[in-house]
Amino acid sequence: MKSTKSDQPNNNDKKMENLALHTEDGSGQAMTTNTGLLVNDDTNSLKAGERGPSLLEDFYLREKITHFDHERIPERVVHARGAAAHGYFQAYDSSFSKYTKAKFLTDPSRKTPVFVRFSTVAGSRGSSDLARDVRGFATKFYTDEGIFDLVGNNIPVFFIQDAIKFPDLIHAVKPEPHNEIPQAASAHDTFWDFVSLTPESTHMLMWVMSDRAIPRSFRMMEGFGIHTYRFVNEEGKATFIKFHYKPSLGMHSVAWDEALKISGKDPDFHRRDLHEAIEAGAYPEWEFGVQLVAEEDEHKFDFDLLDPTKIIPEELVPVTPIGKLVLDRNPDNFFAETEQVAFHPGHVVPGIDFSNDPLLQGRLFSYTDTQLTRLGGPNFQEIPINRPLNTVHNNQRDGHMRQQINKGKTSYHPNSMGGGCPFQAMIKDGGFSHFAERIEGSKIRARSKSFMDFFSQATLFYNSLSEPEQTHLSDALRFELGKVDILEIQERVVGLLTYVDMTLAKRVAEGIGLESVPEPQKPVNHMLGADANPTDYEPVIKKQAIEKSPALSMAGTKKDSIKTRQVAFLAADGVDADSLSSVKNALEAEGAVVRVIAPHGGFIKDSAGKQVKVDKSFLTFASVLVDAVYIPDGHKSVAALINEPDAVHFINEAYRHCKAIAADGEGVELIKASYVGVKLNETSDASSGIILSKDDKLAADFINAIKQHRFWEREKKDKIPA
Ligand code: HDE
Repeated sequence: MKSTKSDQPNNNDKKMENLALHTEDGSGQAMTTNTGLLVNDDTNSLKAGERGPSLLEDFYLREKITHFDHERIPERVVHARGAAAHGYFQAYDSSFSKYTKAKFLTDPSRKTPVFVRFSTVAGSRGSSDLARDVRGFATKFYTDEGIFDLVGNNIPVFFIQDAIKFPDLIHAVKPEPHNEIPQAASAHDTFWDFVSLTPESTHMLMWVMSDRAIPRSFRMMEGFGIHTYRFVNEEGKATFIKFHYKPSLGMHSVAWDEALKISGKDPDFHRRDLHEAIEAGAYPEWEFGVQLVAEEDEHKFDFDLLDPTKIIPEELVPVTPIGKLVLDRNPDNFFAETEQVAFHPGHVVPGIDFSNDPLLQGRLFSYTDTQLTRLGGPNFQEIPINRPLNTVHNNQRDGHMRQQINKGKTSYHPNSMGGGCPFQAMIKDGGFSHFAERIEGSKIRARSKSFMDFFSQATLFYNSLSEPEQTHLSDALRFELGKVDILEIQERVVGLLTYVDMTLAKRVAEGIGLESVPEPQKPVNHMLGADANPTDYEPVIKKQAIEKSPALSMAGTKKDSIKTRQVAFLAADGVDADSLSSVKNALEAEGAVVRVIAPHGGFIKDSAGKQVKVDKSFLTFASVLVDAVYIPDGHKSVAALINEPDAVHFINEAYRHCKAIAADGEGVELIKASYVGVKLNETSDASSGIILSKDDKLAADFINAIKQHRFWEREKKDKIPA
């Protein structure tokens, strides 16, 4: 970021030896008021006598308290809870120049700085990271031609087709207005009431009820621009595109029971995970790419490209990679950067343009409007995190918190007194011009008939999932609808599900205790307007070009790395030194993070009498915070763990959440002492994710098991109480 006047050293900044010890920020600078006056006493307010009343004259006390009183700004109305990081984007080569003139996408020598903010949608700023929710995935690209914001999500479709329904959707999903319950959860009457009457949301409901809505990490999610956008090349030729990010660590999720528990044990789980990975140098990476559709192919699909409740299956149009997004630096200050960053889908650069998606069109208005309230006025672009790399020259002036000190007399265009500056740039010199799309039509409030197929892609999504994923989805619906009190709402939702898949509808109906699967009701007429006849609407279900799309399932994702995976080593005094260090070294060599968990904090002594640092005790840690568990050998250590109910619970829970578990030597006894022991067959069967080998293969088998992420098939047969 460019330096501002306040970044420049002033006279008070010179280091004063005698004050250096008292500085707060380690910068070696003495404390000052906001006007630069050196502070002599930051501990006592000005009083009339040591025991007397405080004096109004104390300008320093008033400045400090006033600033504090105004420290909070309104939180984002949606996506309030978030975490962010800096990084860069770099194109692989120049091949995309045939589609777009955006230089940052076509010049492989440029490293474009980025700032990415991940978020949940419904919860407040202090809510849990593990809510079942869509995740925001918003990227600010600081390109040499200006800022490009790609304000996307980790799910490629949306609940509604027209921006005008967004306030309704958000009112329905946020805590209910009479009692402000529930926080960060869609499992309540108003949300399901709204979606049950809004059949266009059915496809999105499949996604938010799937494991995608409870990711293991921000670093293990896909990202999508959702709407169809356009690339425009030097010749002015446009191509429709959909943006995609694919994570290099693959896509992974947690189990729902685990998500609920993480919300209590560590509500900052995702935020911490992102921060720690970057601090450790394990930089999160995504491949950034697009699906390309020629303008002339706009109508060749069995859905409308402008409909944001539809995907283009990757099997029909593959994602072509453009380059790599890497996050390699944590913010220095959460408020200044993560909180004050302001994204806007309307921030584009030459070479990128919009489509007429009616959801995108509404967003183009909303994002500036919201910052006026949230960030206090029209100068939010001057906040360091929001400034473009290139300098800003225009005739916009004044307003709250203006930073720029404009010189000269002219603040209008055209002018002669200012030499005609700032002048307009020609297109050939990089001036932005909108794609000259030909538009014809009557002025009308209506929904295009081509948007009316609400169910076939919901079915495509459901059919593309693996069996465990389908089970999780129906369990999620049972959970959510189980929290709904009004029977008619439950029935309406199950009615919609009958259009998606009859077995799913039956499973859900049974789970929430409906006597039979209700007949689907005709979706009401809101999308047709009050004057329309509801009987005008017949559900349209078009046969899709494909029956399954493997890209929609997370089951086939990359499982080739254990980088940054957290592994708990359960140990106590007497733990076998070799058994601990050999597996630790092997896992760390592959990039995993080992945490020694013991009955108490501080240190334990291993079999060789050496002190081993304990990372966390059972009191402050839990199995839900790791990906895998290992119990090293050592008679005394294992005996102590068997006597520790939390250690036994740790194993039960890790098993229930389908994680890899390994035990060496007597470590197996702890497994036997747990509920898992009942199921255990003493031979090591690596394919089940339980590794009990006593030979050299233990570490290698364990690593392979962790790569699998989860052994979901366990869920079906083994119900473990935990
Ligand atoms: Fe947003 N959305 N949105 N949204 N959205 C906001 O802008 C809005 C939509 C998304 O990390 C707000 O600065 C409308 C779709 C993300 O700061 C607000 C509509 C998608 C973020 C707003 C939508 C998104 C926001 C709140 C319907 C996925 C967080 C604070 C037309 C493509 C960005 C703010 C961050 C934030 C409005 C629909 C993604 C109020 C009106 C679809 C990732 O302006």
